[in-house]
Amino acid sequence: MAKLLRAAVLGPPGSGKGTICKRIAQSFGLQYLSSGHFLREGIAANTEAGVLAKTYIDRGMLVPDQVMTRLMLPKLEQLQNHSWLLDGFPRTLTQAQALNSLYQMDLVISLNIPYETLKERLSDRWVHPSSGRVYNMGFNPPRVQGKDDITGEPLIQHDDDKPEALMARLRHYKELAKPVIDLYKSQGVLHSFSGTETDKIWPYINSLLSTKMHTQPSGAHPNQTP
Ligand code: G5P
Ligand code: MG
Repeated sequence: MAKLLRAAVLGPPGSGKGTICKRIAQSFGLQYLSSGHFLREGIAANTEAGVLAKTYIDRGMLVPDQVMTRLMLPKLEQLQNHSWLLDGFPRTLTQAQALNSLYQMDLVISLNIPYETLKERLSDRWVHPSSGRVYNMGFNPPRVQGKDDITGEPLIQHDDDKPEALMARLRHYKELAKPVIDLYKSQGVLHSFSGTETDKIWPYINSLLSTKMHTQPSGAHPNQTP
């Protein structure tokens, strides 16, 4: 059986994790799991974890580690025979250690995007709540203004993209990400990319993934596109 790839994309709010993960998932057939999307799903469904998570997200704070590991790790358990890609998890050293105790990561991508760029992007971001599809009025606008391309349903702005919550999210990110980045650096799986445009970073990530997928010991992953 082909060796499975365990990958994650780390980066501050608005750094393009979701955009890059969707491209990787489409090009290389990895299962893509976004912590933010699962949280919003829980909030929309009014689950116990969702109601709790909302109180943190609305204040621009991270959801407690225990809630996150309980949300994410069972989902990975269901994907034992798949290559997967995590977006937004792990976010803290505690989460990274919990993940590490179950899986050896093969590839961790860290996105370094200047703060001004992040601010501009997030203030212009709209999402389709039930699917998590993300639009940006300049970078990838919807075909019809204010409507989701697939369903035609209305787009909304997240509460946590509003300025006060955004500042808090960026501050928290930096201090909590450092030990996570150091952990993956020490394991020799970290690859960092810097820039202001996803389209310019993407070819490098695409080529890294191509190399990784082709150098997996037993050949290509079955879902990989040529
Ligand atoms: P999320 O949902 O994981 P964040 O805060 O990590 O949210 P976010 O906002 O989802 O990050 P992203 O995925 O890194 O950003 O970026 P994106 O959505 O792809 O791109 C951002 C915008 O820029 C989009 O509009 C996109 O179209 C546009 N864009 C991309 N590239 C370019 C470009 O080159 N140029 C231009 N002009 N635009 C571009 O988490 C939400 C909350 O949930 C909690 C936290 O409270 C978090 O704040 N949470 C957790 N808490 C604890 N632990 C965890 N593991 C948690 N995970 C989530
Ligand atoms: Mg995202």
